[in-house]
Amino acid sequence: VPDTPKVLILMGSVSDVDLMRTCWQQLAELGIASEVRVASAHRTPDLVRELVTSAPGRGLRVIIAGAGWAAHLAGAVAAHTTLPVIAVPLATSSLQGIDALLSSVQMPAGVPVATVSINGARNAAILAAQILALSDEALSARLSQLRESQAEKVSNLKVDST
Ligand code: RP5
Repeated sequence: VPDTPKVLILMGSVSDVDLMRTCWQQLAELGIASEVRVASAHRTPDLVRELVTSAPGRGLRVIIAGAGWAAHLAGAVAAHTTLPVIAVPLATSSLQGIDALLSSVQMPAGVPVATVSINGARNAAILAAQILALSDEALSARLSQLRESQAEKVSNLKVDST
């Protein structure tokens, strides 16, 4: 029986898939199942609301929203839920993601969105895992291992300075 997805990953367009792939890949490496859907704040607002309002009943605990241009997806998601929402601003427009970054990060007080870096899909996954790890000791241990393996990669790095 596959694990129930704990993280809902939304993207504004199928054209966002390549930039978001590391998100579900990183979650899978940490042993977290995710549900990946395309839903747009502007083009399919009713679908966004439906996916988000039904999320807790389906066992989902954290929502990640990746979008480019005037990226309202994460804010629109956050409007419908008290689950933690993480935004990934995507560099898909001529403004290279600065537009999406500001649209995502500048939420007015009362409806927070945690925003990672432009194209920061992997960090969104790790942050979601850290939230889930608050009530999952085994996951917390896997996150510590991830940090250790990252540190080893840095300290074992050989620089050819000749
Ligand atoms: C945003 O604008 C999406 O997140 C995507 O980055 C872009 C639209 O992409 P297309 O569907 O026009 O390729 O809504």
